[in-house]
Amino acid sequence: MAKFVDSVFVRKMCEVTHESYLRYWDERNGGNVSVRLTSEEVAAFDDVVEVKEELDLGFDASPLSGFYYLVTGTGRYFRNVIGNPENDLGLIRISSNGKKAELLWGFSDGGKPTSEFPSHLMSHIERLKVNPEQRVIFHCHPTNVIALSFTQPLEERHISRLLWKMQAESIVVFPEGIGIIPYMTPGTNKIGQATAEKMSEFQAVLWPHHGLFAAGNSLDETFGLVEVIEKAAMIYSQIGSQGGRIMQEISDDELREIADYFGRKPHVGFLEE
Ligand code: 2HA
Ligand code: ZN
Repeated sequence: MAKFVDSVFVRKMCEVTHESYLRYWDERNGGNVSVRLTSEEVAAFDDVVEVKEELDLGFDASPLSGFYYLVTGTGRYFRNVIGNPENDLGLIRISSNGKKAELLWGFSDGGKPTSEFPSHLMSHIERLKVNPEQRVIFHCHPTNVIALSFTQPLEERHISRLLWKMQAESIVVFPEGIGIIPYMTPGTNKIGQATAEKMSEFQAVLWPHHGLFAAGNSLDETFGLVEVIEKAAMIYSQIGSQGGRIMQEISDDELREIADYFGRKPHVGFLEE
């Protein structure tokens, strides 16, 4: 039988963490990812059946009882995951009472899931209500998006419109716009709850002066969402370096037309009538 370390799930996690590191989105131990696996997917591997350890979750995750998540470890460096996935990743199952994470594979030197795991699980709960196909939560520190949180008012409509207008594709990829929470201490249940609340409405949530929380059906799609948001923010930064004067822009009518053409529904009230 196949070994889990050779699975497509581990390979994709290695790819995404490595690529994210190369883009300067995940310096040192910055960033974390979790991906839901189905029981059928897990059953294909005979080295992920035994519970090696039980870890306290610190909140009630019972809506996810019995669900499997492949997750990055706390304190681990994205730069290193590709070289030692069995150490820096873990496959866990949420216990039947929703209070514990049962470690089935990984964290070989005694690690634990990311400090943001409660935030991830709270966001997973919300995203599954919106769309049962959602599997991924991805947190990272994209440079130009973080910069925007210093120079722009922290208003969802304003930042969403700014990003939509930086590139024609933006509104197609995130028609609901970007959610924003107030600045808060990372790793806490409080930031987890605030993020999860936004996740019922948005697929990407800005943590001011820190980074992004993004959700999606697959690692590729979620990474792609961050790429498009960060690209738009990067264009804004480049406009600044070319003098900052905007001579012409994509109008609200043009944004509506792109969205219509691709069958997307822009966030109600974000475009001017
Ligand atoms: O995992 O990025 O927000 C390290 C972080 C915390
Ligand atoms: Zn972070």
